[in-house]
Amino acid sequence: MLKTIFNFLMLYAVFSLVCFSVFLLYSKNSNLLFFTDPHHLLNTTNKTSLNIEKTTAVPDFHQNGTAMPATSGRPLEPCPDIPPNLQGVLYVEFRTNRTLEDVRRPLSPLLQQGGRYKPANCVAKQKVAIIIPFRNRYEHLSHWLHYLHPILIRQQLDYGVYVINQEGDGVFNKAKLMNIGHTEALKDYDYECFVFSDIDLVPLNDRNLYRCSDKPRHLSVAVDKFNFTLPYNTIFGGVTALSREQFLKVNGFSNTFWGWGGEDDDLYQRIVFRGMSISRPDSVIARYKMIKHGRDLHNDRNPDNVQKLKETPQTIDRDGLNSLSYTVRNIRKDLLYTFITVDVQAPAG
Ligand SMILES: [Mn+2]
Repeated sequence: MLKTIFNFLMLYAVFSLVCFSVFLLYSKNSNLLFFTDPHHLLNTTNKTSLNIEKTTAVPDFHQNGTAMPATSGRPLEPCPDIPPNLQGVLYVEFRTNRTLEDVRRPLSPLLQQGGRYKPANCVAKQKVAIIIPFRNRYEHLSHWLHYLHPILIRQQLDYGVYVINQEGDGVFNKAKLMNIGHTEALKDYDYECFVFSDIDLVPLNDRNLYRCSDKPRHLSVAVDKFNFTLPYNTIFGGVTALSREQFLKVNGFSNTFWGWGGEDDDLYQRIVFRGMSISRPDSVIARYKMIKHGRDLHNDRNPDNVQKLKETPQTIDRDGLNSLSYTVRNIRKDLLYTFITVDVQAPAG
């Protein structure tokens, strides 16, 4: 009798032990607070924030696939109106030193030579050329590429990045570089939409789509430098998006704005003069962080440009894409961008 009771108790003890072990194992996996020491908590917090940083910077390889076309033979469906993998608010900082090699490494499975990408699993809504006027801002370029490529990939665009580099140290002409970017990009691919972007502007929300709409679009609505408000109502600088038709209709930018200022206001006047108006995304979404920097050499504010703004109606037909003249010095296709060095016939700085 005693032996039976003893056996029963032993069986019960073993059973309890097994139950307890299973419980321990389960609670470790599911992070039940009861068994979670502060050290463990700290670790999971770090891991989570790392994941956020990682997904902010690097697109999801599984959901986006590679830049290779689908092999199934079935025609691809159009991409959805609202891209499904957007993250909304993004964490952006410019303290980290980023070399082009740092930026290139995680993106290389996704991009094609020249800073090109198109979604693997659907047909992009638009073919978009991103045009960046450039001179001596390599540090800004790394930040811009680090943040923008993952955003543009999540936005499911069929896009290419064009950095238009003004050769020499004559007076800078940003507007002419934009016209050149438009012209050179069209030699590559039949782009339908042109996004003109300053190199120091990074969006703080990926819901701000780099696409064109039925009106010329001003994308950089709320910039931190201006306390996230519009400095004035007709501002049309920073980041803008014009369809091929819209840009042709205004004859592009004027080529004659040398030095800093005015070319963006002239473009705004061209748009209005041609009977169009502009659109903007909601300022809650269209927030930007600007990289802080000093004034560039040979790009001083040009007081003549203010006077020129009175002449837009007279100059629009003869000064622009139809009068553009320049010489391409070099075209270099990197995985992250197409870098085009041009002689814009600049006066000495
Ligand atoms: Mn700036």
